[in-house]
Amino acid sequence: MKLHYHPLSSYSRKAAIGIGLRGDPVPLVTVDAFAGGLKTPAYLQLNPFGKMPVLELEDGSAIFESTSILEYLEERGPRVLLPPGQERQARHFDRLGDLYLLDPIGKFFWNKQPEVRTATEATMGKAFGVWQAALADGRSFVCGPAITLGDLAAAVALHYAQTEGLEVPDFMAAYRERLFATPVLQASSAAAMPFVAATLPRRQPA
Ligand SMILES: N[C@@H](CCC(=O)N[C@@H](CS)C(=O)NCC(=O)O)C(=O)O
Repeated sequence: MKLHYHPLSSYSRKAAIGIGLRGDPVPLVTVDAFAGGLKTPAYLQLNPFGKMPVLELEDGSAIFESTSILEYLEERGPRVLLPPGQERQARHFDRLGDLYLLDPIGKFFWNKQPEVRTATEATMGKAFGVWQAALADGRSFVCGPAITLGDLAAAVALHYAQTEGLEVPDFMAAYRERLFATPVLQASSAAAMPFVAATLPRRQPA
């Protein structure tokens, strides 16, 4: 098995962090996305949508979509990211994180136009309210004391909110600190940072 990914790609990072937390011996293979690596015939065989990440299996077949990749690994066991009894909550926050944190921050990363900022802040602000309610009982992460699937998109989004200078409420900053106390998450951020700087000329300024 191997994961086709890129260290800057938010959904790639979500999958790679999940794999790292699970401890699967899955090598990460960097796709040269900026040189058309997602649109080659060989890559499109793996994922017809030409997106990353993709988990390539030993028999040459592939699983795409970050959540599907992690669900596949969880099904094989052990159960780390979808703890028994917490699956619904973990999946719910995973979906919310993709739609209302990672997608908007991804748009803002590439485009700093004021209308994009406004839309990003509005959507993320609503999501922060949902996170606030989930964390209100003092739990560290959305399912309890351990990081689950439900925290991964939020973790990556909060890292990019920081690199892009977006303010987050104190409770989300504290949650980000708890998340990034974990070495797997720290390594993900460290791997992304050179590309954060390198992509500045490719981005649309304010
Ligand atoms: N829903 C997908 C999203 C994947 C996605 O949008 N990946 C981006 C990088 S973060 C990508 O490959 N973009 C390249 C493109 O759209 O051409 C998932 O969870 O894997």
